[in-house]
Amino acid sequence: MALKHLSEFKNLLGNQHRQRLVLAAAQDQNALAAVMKAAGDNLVEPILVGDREELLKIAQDCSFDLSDIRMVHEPDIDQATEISVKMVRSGQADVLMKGKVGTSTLLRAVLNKEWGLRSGSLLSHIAFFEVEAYHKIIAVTDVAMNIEPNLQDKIAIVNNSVKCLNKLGYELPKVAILGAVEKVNESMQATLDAALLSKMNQRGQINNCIIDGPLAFDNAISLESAIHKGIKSEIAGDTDLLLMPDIEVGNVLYKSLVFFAKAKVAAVILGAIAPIILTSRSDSDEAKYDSIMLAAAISRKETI
Ligand code: COD
Repeated sequence: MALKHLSEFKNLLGNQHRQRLVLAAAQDQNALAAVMKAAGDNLVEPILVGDREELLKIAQDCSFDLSDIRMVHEPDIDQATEISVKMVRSGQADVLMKGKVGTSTLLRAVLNKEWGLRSGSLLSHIAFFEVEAYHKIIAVTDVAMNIEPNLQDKIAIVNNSVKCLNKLGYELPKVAILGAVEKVNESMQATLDAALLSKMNQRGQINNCIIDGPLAFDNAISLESAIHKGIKSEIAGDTDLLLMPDIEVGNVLYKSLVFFAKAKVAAVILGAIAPIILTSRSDSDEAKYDSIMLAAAISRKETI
């Protein structure tokens, strides 16, 4: 099973209880708009932690009805972030979302050793793209959290992502480990890591997915390109997940897909005790809403 549209995340929610979503430093108009839409659709139960005066002003300007919404007044952004993280940790909320707080500040709070959301595994980011040029949704990791992952990190990133895809209904997601070329080149670390990850998959050390690599981007997403280059691969042209060599490559691909290819995107941080939504100011309202649906769809009481 593979998803074709990001809007399908919503269908996966079924009849499950509304997930409780805490918006950290909630006085962010765009994030709040997405949360209020999800609440209006009866899909999440929001908790807004932030500056009450600013929240009420935004609500008035945008005609949001906050009368039934739980609010915790905390004007200080760092404090509001800490309170929000602690709410997830103590089980009062199921999903954490970034409001008017910087990405690094939120991630550092999440990684706090005393009251953060660590689960013991590496945290990683996964983004799902719906792009006209591809026949189904394609997931990309890690474009926003792990800067220069080593082999051990990449194993954890693949495992986090596969677990997420399995929860979304993918039984055996096809995972391409990207490099600049599809042959192992001892001067290119990404190709060495890719070959090892593929072998680990064949030997049953990384499970519930089919891994191939190294693959260059074109061979991963186009069967024609793979055939042209004489590459035999079970996944060429039908990849579900792309593992990036590092954050720079990943981030540039993310922005290229969104700005040049007009892709729709939804994203979440995995590996913590709850999903974390990290959308940025430049993300569309739709991207924020779809990210909320994604987080709610994979949110269960166990580690994400
Ligand atoms: N998962 C679990 N633990 C982690 C992770 C992770 N991905 N990263 C760091 N840790 C732990 C470390 O083991 C250590 O115990 C502690 O956190 C601090 O580690 P540092 O010193 O390496 O981390 P920081 O605090 O300097 O930075 C962590 C960030 C996540 C903030 C950093 O990796 C970062 O800035 N990432 C990129 C975020 C970003 O700017 N994205 C931009 C695109 S939107």
